[in-house]
Amino acid sequence: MNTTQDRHRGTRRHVGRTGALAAALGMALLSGCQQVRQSISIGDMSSAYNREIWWMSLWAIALSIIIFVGVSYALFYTVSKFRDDRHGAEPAQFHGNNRLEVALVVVPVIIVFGLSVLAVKSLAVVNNVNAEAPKIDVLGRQFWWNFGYPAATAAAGGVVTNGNEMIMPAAQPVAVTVTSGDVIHGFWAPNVGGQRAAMPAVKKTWMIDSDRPGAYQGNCSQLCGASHANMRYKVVVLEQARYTATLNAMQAYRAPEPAPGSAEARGYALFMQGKPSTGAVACASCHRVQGTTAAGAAGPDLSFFGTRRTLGAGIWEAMTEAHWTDEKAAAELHAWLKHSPVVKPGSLMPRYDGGEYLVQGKSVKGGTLTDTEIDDIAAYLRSLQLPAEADYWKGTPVMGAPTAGGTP
Ligand code: HEC
Ligand SMILES: [Cu+2]
Repeated sequence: MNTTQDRHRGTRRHVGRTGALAAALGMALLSGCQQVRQSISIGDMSSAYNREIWWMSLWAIALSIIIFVGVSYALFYTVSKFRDDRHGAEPAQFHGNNRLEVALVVVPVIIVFGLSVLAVKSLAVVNNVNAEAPKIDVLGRQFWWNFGYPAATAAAGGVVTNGNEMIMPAAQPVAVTVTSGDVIHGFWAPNVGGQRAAMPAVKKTWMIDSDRPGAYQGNCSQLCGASHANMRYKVVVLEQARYTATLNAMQAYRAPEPAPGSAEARGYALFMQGKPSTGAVACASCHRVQGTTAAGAAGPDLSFFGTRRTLGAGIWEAMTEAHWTDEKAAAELHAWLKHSPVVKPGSLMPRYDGGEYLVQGKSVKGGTLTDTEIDDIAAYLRSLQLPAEADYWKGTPVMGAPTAGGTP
């Protein structure tokens, strides 16, 4: 794979032993995983949201510079004019200067008012939800995301949702409504627009957008627990026609029925029923797979898992054409299914290696599945693919990284 990059390149620039040590430690920590170095930027001008905030900031900064220069001038002027060595005599004593006092109140009021007009105007622009705009419902949970498309009803029933990977059209603002299923999280994909807190029982709607198709990085921006830093997602911006086609394919999608006797069929049975004899909980109780009876909501929607290129909310990324069939990616998927709380601190998915893990501070013992059974389940998950023409990763440039999601 050509995507191995360490994301801590900055540490290597430090000279001296501490820098070298930090770099070595960073490399050691990172050697187990493979991440694409993807940059995020609040200055991405392909988003109208960012352009609005950019111009507002420029005005605010320009105003601040004028104030700074004015105040500095007044200060230096007074200090120099009334220096003691030039004025041996006692200064004139007077009391009260109404004009000065009024000016000192009025001028700051005007400045603050001007700045607030700028901010309120920008807020009005970015929060102005257009009723016609495509809608996306974002749900943050410890430590993953679900993205729902309320206008897209699936032929198999329910609304189209996808875990940890969000698609949206290019050059068309999208109304995102964000909330949380547990603690406070933060939705933040700076290249497509500003961040908002995802709070339980509160829904916030605003508009995000991007003119440029590509895969952008999103992060949780609110400290929310052990895997806060592992609560990432991708925003895949698609050209209009492709977006519509992909969403249509998602609506029409039904999970493929595995051929009798195949690994996928064995995996499907385990997915649906678990293995009660060893205490292995059914995956279907927590995950949804469109077109099957699996309708769990405690974990991310896995309907299109085979098409996805991230695992465990970005703890692993398989951003090449081979995705889950790639040897390393397959090993990661196996490890995840076996014991995700070992791979990802605080993961609320059970262990399937019989080990203990913590749920709300209480130690819980996982059931057991054999390595072969886990591989069967992985084969089933890999088969959950959208039709090739609806593969939203294919040909999609990964922003800030020297890679694209395979040939178009
Ligand atoms: C008790 C509920 C629960 C059960 C049972 C469960 N999971 Fe999960 N699963 C979760 C949660 C929660 C996450 C998200 C963990 C995270 O990223 O922090 C998850 C994440 C995943 C992911 C990664 C999804 C992504 O978006 O990258 C896969 C794949 C997965 N589970 C498969 C399975 C399979 C297969 C089984 C059965 C062997 C299973 N899960 C059983 C709760 C569960
Ligand atoms: Cu979070």
